[in-house]
Amino acid sequence: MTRDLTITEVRLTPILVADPPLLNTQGVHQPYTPRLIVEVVTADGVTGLGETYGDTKYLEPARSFAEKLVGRQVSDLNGLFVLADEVAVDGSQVSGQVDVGGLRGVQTADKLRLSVVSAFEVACLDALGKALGLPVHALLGGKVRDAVEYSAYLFYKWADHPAGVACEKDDWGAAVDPAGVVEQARRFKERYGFTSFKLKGGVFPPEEEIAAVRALAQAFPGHPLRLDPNGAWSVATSLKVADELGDVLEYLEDPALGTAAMAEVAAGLKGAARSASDNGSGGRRAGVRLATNMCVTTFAEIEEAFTKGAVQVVLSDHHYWGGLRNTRELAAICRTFGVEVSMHSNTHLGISLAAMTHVASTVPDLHHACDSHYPWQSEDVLTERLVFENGVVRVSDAPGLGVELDRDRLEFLHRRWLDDDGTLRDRDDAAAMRVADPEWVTPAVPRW
Ligand code: GKR
Ligand code: MG
Repeated sequence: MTRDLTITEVRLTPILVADPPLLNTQGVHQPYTPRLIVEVVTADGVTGLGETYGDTKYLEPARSFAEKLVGRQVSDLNGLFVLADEVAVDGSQVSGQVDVGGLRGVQTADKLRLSVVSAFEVACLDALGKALGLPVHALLGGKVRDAVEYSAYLFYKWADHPAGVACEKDDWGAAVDPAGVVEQARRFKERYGFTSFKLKGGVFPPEEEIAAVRALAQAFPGHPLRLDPNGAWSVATSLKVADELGDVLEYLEDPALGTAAMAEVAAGLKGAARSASDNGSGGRRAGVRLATNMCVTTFAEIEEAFTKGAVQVVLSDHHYWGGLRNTRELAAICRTFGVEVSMHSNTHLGISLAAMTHVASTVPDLHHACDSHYPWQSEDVLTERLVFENGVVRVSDAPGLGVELDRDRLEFLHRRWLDDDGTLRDRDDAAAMRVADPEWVTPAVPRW
């Protein structure tokens, strides 16, 4: 039977999704965060789903991209990147700025375009898979594992959003000290079976975060642990933390900001490793590995970071790397250079988790459990949420991504976006923090 894979309609639905008061070095998460849901419809009536950032700066390029897509084939995935080059982006919104709300490195017009393309690529793959009766992983060459492991993504957290702020209540409680962090980790383990833990740092002075990681190591002996202050530390502080935690860390993520600073940290760690092998004096820091989702966020950034030995683990993210096939290309480059690969996450819903799981299932050497914010999102646009069991998500063999849109939920979350006066449509963790602390300014880097 021949199928008509022509795209006849593209629907874009910006939404606001409930988010708990999670702390990071910029401030605190807003009570609602923007996402964009993409639907690509074919002439045969097959609908493919995609998801990406929903801040205003992504919406305009997404709209013009959507218009250009009508009449093309869902199978024309390479063509998406040619189209992307034609999409205008307001350079004043992005050029050279560090993308603060989402903390994922330097924002450029090209990177923004790729973040938009990624949602359309995923939607096209979903539609193509549904039309052909094949799961997305098969379209990527086939899964090499049946389940993808995720880590518990621990955050310092207030019990509630600031008084008077409209929000959804969550049942995680507060975590502002080592005991709170350990308790949160216990719940993650109980609820989802995660066995590796990542703590979002850069919130409290490093000694407090060191104490929290030590407490985790004591409570969960032998479990892989990571700490990620999003570049909030100087090189000296990074090395000090590595000294203190080197014996328990799986890796240290973006301790310092940018390739140059990361390369200095890496050189300090290498020096310690050399002394350790020469005279046994390398201390705990010898052997600490550095991971990033901030200094290697585009293909153009790879050469400098890899040749300087700035990172040993790259955390890919199909959103800003431009989709699932680019993620596989990134993994191949990492493999060539002996750099390990895993997956970064920002606030996201089930469509993205499904996409992450499909691509992760096809990457031969996936060295570490992937990050995901999904447990923090109590709301979704799917008829059935994806499930973590024993710390893994099973890879779906159903056609496409294997998820189904719940139109009522989509409409409900879109209505929330429509009703917003504009204050929440652009994620701004510093502004959210100023509600509790009017004096708050985004801390200069390095903060410690
Ligand atoms: O959600 O606050 C957050 C995270 O800090 C996020 O914005 C980062 O992109 O998870 C991220 C990371 O690993 O850097
Ligand atoms: Mg990170």
